[in-house]
Amino acid sequence: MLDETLVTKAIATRFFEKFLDCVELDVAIVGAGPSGLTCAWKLAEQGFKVAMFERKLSLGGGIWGGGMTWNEIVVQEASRHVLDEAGVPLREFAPDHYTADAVAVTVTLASKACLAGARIFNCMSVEDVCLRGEGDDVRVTGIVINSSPVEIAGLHVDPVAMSCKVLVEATGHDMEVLRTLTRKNGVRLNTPTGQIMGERSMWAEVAEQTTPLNTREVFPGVWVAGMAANACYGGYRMGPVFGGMLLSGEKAARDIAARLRGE
Ligand code: 48H
Ligand code: FE2
Repeated sequence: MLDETLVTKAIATRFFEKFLDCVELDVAIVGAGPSGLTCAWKLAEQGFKVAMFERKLSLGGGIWGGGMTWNEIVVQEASRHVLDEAGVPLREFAPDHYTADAVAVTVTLASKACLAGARIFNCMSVEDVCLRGEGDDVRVTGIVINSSPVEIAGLHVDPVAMSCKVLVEATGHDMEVLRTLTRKNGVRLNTPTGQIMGERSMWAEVAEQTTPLNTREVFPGVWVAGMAANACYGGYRMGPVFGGMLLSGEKAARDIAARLRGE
């Protein structure tokens, strides 16, 4: 006999078990686009305690629509190993231009991250960070989260916090976490100008090369990945070429794992 009150208890109990398990994290990833999903997958499979926070109900960010809603994406040779390892079929279109079905990429990366053990909190927005220290010793030590419907409705409901050793800013073009961090605290970033440099226009070849290079610790305790990395360091955009996003997530995971292991 199905009992509705047991359903309520089951859902609330399981959700809060999961939630409480994440109050102290190794890595908090903000944004479940291609870079965030790849980073979550690669860190979780190494056993780190990782949670990913996504404002929307659905994971995937900008992958779903490919280019202009034509739901195919392009990757180059340098990044195809990520999709090969995930099991997404690729088709060669021209030398160094492979295509993949955008929906297959989205659901497969999401599945990889989940099954590797990353906790996923969809419908949750990161609205601020926790800071500790002063001057040169200042660092980010946590995230401040709220329910997306609260945010969307504009309700005055205060958020709650979780601690993390590392925060990954993977919110895409808008760099929401970095903007909040710099606007509210006037801190300098690890960029040539000390500020957010802003995204440049389209030059896919250069953009694909620079995205992984721009994936770095931009502020103590904060890695920037994906389009946010590119935009933060003044990189070009690349349109529906997603290889750099995958490589960025992979590089962030590699660097963060090394840092957390004290290497
Ligand atoms: C929780 C948030 C918050 C917040 C935003 O944009 P994304 O797909 O991110 P990337 O960087 O992994 O991929 C970029 C790619 O999709 C793209 O746009 C490319 C390649 N463009 C090239 C071009 O020329 O335009 O995903 C970011 C995710 C989204 O799902 C947001 O909903 C989410 O982050 N998000 N989640 N709290 N404050 N802000
Ligand atoms: Fe984009």
